[in-house]
Amino acid sequence: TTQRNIAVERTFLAIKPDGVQRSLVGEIIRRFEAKGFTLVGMKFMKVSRELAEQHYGVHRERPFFQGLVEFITSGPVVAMVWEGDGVIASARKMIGATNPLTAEPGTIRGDYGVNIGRNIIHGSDAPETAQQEVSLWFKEEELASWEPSLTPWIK
Ligand code: 3AN
Repeated sequence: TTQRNIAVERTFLAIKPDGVQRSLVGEIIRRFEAKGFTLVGMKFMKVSRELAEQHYGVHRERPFFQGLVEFITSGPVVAMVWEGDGVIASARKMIGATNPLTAEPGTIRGDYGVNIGRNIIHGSDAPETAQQEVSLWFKEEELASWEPSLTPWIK
């Protein structure tokens, strides 16, 4: 018999203004779909200063904090929640290292990123931050869990 230990999790991902401006939205969504994760929430939106400061609250004392807030509020982003087995760590791996210079080819930042302050996509780094970020960016009614089914139109 086969045994599978499945830990279904949710993570928060956001395609940053540079990812939107470089027309990488479809490519990024394609990668997570192709990997086998499930999209449960998505919105295209301008980020308010208040939301940006809350989202990046842990970096408040870092020298690049103001720059981060300016950047994430500078243009529209694609905020998303993805669900799946081990999706939090797996998405981080698919995103790649913070610095595009050290991000491996094959990762999103490794393939498309050039600059550490313009690194295309955000992904929650741990279960607690994933939970915090999902509830900061989305209302419960904006999320939809669903199962693929054998529907007549794809048979
Ligand atoms: P990650 O996004 O890989 O989790 P964090 O959480 O360390 O990285 O940093 C949050 C964001 O802050 C990064 N996505 C990046 O845009 C920015 N950042 C991090 N380190 C620097 C830095 N040394 N200079 C400029 N921006 C930085």
